[in-house]
Amino acid sequence: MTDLPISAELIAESNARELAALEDDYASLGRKLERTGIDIEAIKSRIASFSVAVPSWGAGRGGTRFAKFPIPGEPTSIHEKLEDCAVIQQLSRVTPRVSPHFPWDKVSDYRGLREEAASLGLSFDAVNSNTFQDQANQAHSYATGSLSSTIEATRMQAIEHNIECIEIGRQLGSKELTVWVGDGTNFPGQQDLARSLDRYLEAAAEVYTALPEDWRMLLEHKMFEPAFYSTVISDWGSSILAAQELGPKAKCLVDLGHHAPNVNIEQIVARLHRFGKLGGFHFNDSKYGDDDLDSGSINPHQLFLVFNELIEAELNPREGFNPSYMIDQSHNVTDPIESMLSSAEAITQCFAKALLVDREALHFAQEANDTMMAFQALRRAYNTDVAPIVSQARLEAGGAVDVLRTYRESRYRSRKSQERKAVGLGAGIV
Ligand code: LRH
Ligand code: MN
Repeated sequence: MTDLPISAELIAESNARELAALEDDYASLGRKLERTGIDIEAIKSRIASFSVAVPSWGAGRGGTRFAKFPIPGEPTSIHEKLEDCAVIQQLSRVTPRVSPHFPWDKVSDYRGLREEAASLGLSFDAVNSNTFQDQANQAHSYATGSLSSTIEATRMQAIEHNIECIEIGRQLGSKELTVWVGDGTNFPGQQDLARSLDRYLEAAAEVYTALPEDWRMLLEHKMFEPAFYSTVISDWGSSILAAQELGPKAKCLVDLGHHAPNVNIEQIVARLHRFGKLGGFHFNDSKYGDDDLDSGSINPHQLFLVFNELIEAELNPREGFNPSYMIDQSHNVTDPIESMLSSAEAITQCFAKALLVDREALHFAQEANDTMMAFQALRRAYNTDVAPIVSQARLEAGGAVDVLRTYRESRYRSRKSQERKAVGLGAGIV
């Protein structure tokens, strides 16, 4: 491995100031959990094997249609994005994989990129195709749709792009293709709602056929945006029916921000699992629309309830149960590295809290219709401060006890602002 972006000495020095407090907090939590029959070491080892992928597109500042406000030292290429993702992994020790997006991360040598990532302690997770933007010199525009376009040449172009992403992913060592299409309409009558889905299914089947034997295709549903009247794959129902139609390698990806406010997402997780179609997640948070805010920053209880369903799913596994955990956020007002460190912590903490649920007490109360005790079984776990376990697991894996303080002490961003070229003003996601 090449020299990683932050020196091990700096991390060790920073940790040294935290050790006594962590030791005390960990021991006290260990005693508390022991009283309820939980072995803190067992929880810690589960956390030590937990991980979540970071999005390459999250390493740079994101924006909205109104504006994007770059920060000095933000990455301008996949190479610089990998360096920043290596910082997140160095400090958090739970983000060893990067999910790339094409053509945003296009390079000429993908085997070289794979080695470059490996030298930074990283590998590649699901590859994401992009048929929601037109590229320069693109033959056919996606303005009226991509995989569901009425124009055969446009559908073919979208199919070929997805197949190209699979080929790139094979060189990067990835095993999954995430397909999100923004296809939809802004006016009633603009498209036939049934025929547009049929065109999507026919085109997606072409992509499905190109999947290597050990690959999966993750269908990502989204209620609206960029289309504001109808979206071809708008909800988990359309997604699971499409995945069932396509075949066993097609699964459903749940982006937490792609639902109407107050939708019970944890129940969608339970349903997709019940039918063996739960493929993965794009973790983020939102208050109104697809806000792509930091995971757990608005509704951490919902994130906990999602992980509670995932633990139940583990206890009742279905064919091919192996959900991919990925972050998908847009960092418009923070340092993207700090947001992904904070989000990785929030996600890991919700997983840890879900592990603490006394499943026996919960199931007993559920069967007995003892509503309050069933609720309290979840609430007790949710109210437990699991930070000492997550920090201890991170420390033992060579990470930072206090990831944000150590990151700031590294002065990594100001170093990069000296080295990297400035990013121009603009708008939009990347
Ligand atoms: C669509 C989406 C999708 C990505 C994009 C960056 O809203 O969630 O997962 O391709 O964001
Ligand atoms: Mn997403």
